[in-house]
Amino acid sequence: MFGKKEKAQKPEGFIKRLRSRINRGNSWLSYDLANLVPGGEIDEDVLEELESLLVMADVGVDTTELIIDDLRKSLRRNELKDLDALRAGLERSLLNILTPVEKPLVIDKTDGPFVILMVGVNGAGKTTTIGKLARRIKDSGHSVMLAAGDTFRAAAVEQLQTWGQRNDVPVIAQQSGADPAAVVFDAWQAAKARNIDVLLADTAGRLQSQAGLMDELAKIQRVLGRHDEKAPQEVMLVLDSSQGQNALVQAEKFHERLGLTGITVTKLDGSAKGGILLAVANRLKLPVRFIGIGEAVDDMQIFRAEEFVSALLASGGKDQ
Ligand SMILES: Nc1nc2c(ncn2[C@@H]2O[C@H](COP(=O)(O)OP(=O)(O)O)[C@@H](O)[C@H]2O)c(=O)[nH]1
Ligand SMILES: [Mg+2]
Repeated sequence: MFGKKEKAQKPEGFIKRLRSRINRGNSWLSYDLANLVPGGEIDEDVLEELESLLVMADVGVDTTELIIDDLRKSLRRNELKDLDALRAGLERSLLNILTPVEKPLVIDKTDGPFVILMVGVNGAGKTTTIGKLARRIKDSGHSVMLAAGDTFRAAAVEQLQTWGQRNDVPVIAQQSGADPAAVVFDAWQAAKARNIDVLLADTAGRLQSQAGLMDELAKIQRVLGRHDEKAPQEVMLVLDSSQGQNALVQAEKFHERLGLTGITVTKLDGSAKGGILLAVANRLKLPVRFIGIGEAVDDMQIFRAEEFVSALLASGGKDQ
């Protein structure tokens, strides 16, 4: 999607930041891995300890079992002779889960605005991700418009407008309390009239009830779909990785009701250990589009399985 410009942004810098931020404090996986195997020998006890480490890192029970079963088979085949072999086995297993969900967003602007509807709970990072995405999409040569579909809080509209000004992209908004579906549709019409390539629609994350929120989001989809059957082309769930297993539950609920087409995982720079990505990838098998590692506009990158796994397994100092 972001062709040449993407390369110009020097992803190596991002990988470095990802490694240091995801491992803030200690490089949990490598550090702990080495600690698990003081004598260098891998046995069933080591795998059991690794199992609890993965569960504590938000990987979730069933996904952890999948990984450990894989390693157990290798152990039985006598393939896990030392720490390096364990690390390599783990890397393979993580890649088996994450590579299939490495599916970057492709923007097709052939007919009508390409609509990206952002959904997710309050505070997940929807509005911030829209700001980061707007810059990215603009830099790649597409025109962008924002729709202030979070009409629940007045501050939400202002926050989106600030991102709009910062990136010099138009924002379509109405007063707070307005019908979000009407705001998004209004923006869609404006985008169509002005030949805008991409419309990024913000939404609320909290209403009086979860059911109310889902109904509201479904209505936005329905209203858009009535005018362009392909819209919204992307229903992107924004997930806060520091929410742990709760994020997995959220993802399932949103997917069940709305039919998600992609996920962006934020706040991998915080206390999160990143395991939630494995849990979500394994359970939902939905494309992971971007990962966020901070609040700044360039603290977001296309999700790449190998980069991510190498960041998880980076040993303190080495590789960095
Ligand atoms: N550290 C960190 N903070 C983030 C990231 N993404 C968003 N935030 C912050 O999380 C808070 C909530 O984000 P916001 O976009 O308003 O969430 P929304 O309610 O889903 O729209 C804000 O303070 C953001 O700056 C991230 O990747 N890392
Ligand atoms: Mg918001």
